[in-house]
Amino acid sequence: MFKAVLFDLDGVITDTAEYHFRAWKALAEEIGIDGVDREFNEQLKGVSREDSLKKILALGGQENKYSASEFAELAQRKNDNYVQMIQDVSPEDVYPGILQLLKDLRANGVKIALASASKNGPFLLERMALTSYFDAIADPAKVAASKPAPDIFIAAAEAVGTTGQDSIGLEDSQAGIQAIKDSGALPIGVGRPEDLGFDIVVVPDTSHYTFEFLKKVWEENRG
Ligand code: B16
Ligand code: MG
Repeated sequence: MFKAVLFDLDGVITDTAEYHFRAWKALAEEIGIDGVDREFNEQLKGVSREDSLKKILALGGQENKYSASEFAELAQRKNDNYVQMIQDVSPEDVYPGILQLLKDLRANGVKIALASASKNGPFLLERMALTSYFDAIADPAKVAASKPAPDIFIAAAEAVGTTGQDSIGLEDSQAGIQAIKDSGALPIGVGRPEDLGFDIVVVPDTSHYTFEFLKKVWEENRG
């Protein structure tokens, strides 16, 4: 049996991936970059704030246009807009199945850790009244490399006293699935196989993330 489940946040626990998209699209358009559509956004999911901005500037051919302080100001502007959008997040915004899964994991002694790239993660868990379910929250500011590097998943597993090898990772992003694979954990994606890969188990929405389903996938792949 797996000893821990490592949760991504944006796009797995709630729909904040949509707000990140809208905030980046708005910022890009303000600086004259039009190509931030949903397809391009797949490359931004799970990617840190700074790396996301670098990808957007590269898309618009503006990678050398801004000084370090201007770059920081642009990242701050996106985050200010995003933070405004998430003020009203509430327990009603928790995706289907997630609360029940958290309860079932706790009841069965499986550790629960957050492996989100977002510095807004603790605030969002508070808004959704989920903080008490988490045994640990890995701090994205303290890991050497962000997703697709495995660091945040390794840190999350270690924070609950286990390893990637003994964990399942839940993710909605290409970068995050790669990070889970390289941490040694077993990925279960949510979204479309066309985006996340045909080589892993992918469910269409989070209502499929049940404790029974996780046990079944674990048995089939690691049992
Ligand atoms: P912040 P996750 C990621 O969260 C988001 O998917 C990504 O869009 C965002 O840029 C990143 O967090 C950093 O977030 O700007 O709030 O620190 O999917 O890893 O939970
Ligand atoms: Mg995500």
